Amino acid sequence: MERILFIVPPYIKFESFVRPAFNERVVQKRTGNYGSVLTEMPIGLISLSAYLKKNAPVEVRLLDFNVVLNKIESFNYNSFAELFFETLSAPEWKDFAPTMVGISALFAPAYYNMLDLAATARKIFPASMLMAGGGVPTNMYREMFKASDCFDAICYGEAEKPLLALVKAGDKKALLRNHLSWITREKAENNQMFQFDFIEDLDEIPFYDFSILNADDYREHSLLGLFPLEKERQKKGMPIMTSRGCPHKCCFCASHTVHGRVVRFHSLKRVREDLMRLRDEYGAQTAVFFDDHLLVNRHRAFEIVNILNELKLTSFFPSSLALYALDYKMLEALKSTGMDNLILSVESGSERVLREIMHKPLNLSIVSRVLRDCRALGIASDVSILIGLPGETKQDIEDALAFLKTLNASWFRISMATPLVGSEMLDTCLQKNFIKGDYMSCDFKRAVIGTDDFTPEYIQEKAYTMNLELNFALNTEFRLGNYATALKGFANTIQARDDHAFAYYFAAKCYKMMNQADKYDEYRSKYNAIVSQSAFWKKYAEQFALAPLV
Ligand code: B12
Repeated sequence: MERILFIVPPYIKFESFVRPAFNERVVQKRTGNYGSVLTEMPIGLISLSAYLKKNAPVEVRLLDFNVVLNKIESFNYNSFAELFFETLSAPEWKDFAPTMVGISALFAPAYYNMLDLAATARKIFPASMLMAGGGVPTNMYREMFKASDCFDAICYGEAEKPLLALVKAGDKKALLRNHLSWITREKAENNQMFQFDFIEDLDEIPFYDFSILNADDYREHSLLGLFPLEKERQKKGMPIMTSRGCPHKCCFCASHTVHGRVVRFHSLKRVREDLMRLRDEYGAQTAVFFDDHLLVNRHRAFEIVNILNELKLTSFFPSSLALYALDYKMLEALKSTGMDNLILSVESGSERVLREIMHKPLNLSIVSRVLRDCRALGIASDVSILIGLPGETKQDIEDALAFLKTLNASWFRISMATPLVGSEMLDTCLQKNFIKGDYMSCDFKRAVIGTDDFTPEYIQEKAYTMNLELNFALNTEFRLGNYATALKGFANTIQARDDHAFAYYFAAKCYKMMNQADKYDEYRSKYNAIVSQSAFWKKYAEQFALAPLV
């Protein structure tokens, strides 16, 4: 019987973990402040485990270093490699003696961590077969084989079928040689082409194998924590993915390189059964949908809402929902599940950038309409924006900003365009020599694209000042006199960075408007203390001409 150890590397670079940048969330440990590591359950691995166990006698274990990093109370390592070695040398893993080790990497910042992990696993488990899979290996196998001689095989795209074939194969080397979804060094060097081996009917995959993880390990630092949602609800979220694939061709996205562009589904019957199990066996109150495009089939989406209502589950959509499909009726239906906070991937406030550069099926009149409808229905809106794409000009960014100021969004998340491996945007940047940093492990926090129109430094700074302007200086809830709601956003910021002068300043102003003199004094003092000590915040206070709080 095969014993498989799945490992998830840290989704943060060592540098960013030990020395978080000014715009990063931090967590406190006994040994100091560290970059915050998001933990979401690795759906790919619990899906693989469920599928393998259904079809072959296997034992599966999971080691997720994002969980390990969050649990560690003191961090006394000079590199992640040291942490990997110490962890994997523990009896828990040595005694398990995996016959197969599989590293999963979905996010670019994990690239070098994955290489270090492979070297460690090779040392500790010299006889086991070492594999990697996920979006990063699918797109970077050439670089990986150049940088490391540890990998026996890399999976191209989804792995349920390829991995089962490998587990079952008597002659594994022959299987790797002949299977079109398995990449080996020899095949890569011969420039062989690889193919997806998808499951068409997703119902063939059983209910995810949550038994290989501890759901509580994922709750405290889950994505839900990034939003000002009720604490109780954050604890009770469980993930579900009812479809795979997305037909759209947005230039910045790489999802199609793993899941393809044809959408495949679970039946509604299965969706209902899974939701019921998440509720009854795992205490879920919120179904967290990770589909790339849940609304691709409108009728099915309404049916899912009916199921949620029948099971008394609310919902959350971290991957956003396509705005063009969010008409009033759909928003109303979603709201009926108790869903009151929507992430909206608007991506740009410039019509030209949306159409000519991003190839995103969206226009600004839809954006304005969805935002108006959300407000009318009492749904908080969290608008994601990207700036700094190849071909975008400084004028486009100003046009976008002017448009964004017309939206009554609850919050804006301004990100720097990151050339993800597998995205069209990376190809454009490479062709035009626009990459000014290490794209292989870019961490979404530092700009790496520089063009004839802008430098990465310009984009980095612009993203930050747009954030200060839209979320603080012009905060929608404050402008509309919804001071208690505005305060939730500022409190959420302070939770992520307790030295955020703007959050204290505007929170103080809210308290003043709410006639809470003590709180006003408290927040005003904090603001004054930060600005008097920090050149960083003093600069921004001057730039935004923040009047002294009296
Ligand atoms: C869910 C999700 C998240 C979750 C977290 C997921 C997690 N477990 O940590 C949340 C919402 C928090 C998130 C956040 C972000 N995400 Co995201 N996310 C996704 C999403 C929508 C689904 C991933 C998933 O679960 N897929 C379903 C499972 C079944 O597929 P899978 O994980 O790929 O696994 C299959 C195969 O890859 C393979 N496989 C996987 N592991 C292994 C291991 C072995 C050994 C083998 C053999 C095979 C194998 O087999 C699996 C089963 O078929 C993908 C898009 C997509 N559809 O893939 C983007 C995606 C991964 N995210 C992306 C990005 C950019 C982000 C953000 C930066 C967005 C932002 N601006 O904030 C952040 C960064 C978070 C971070 N950790 O730093 C990019 C990453 C690209 C990249 N190269 O880095 C993607 C690809 C989307 C895109 N735009 O292109 N994300």
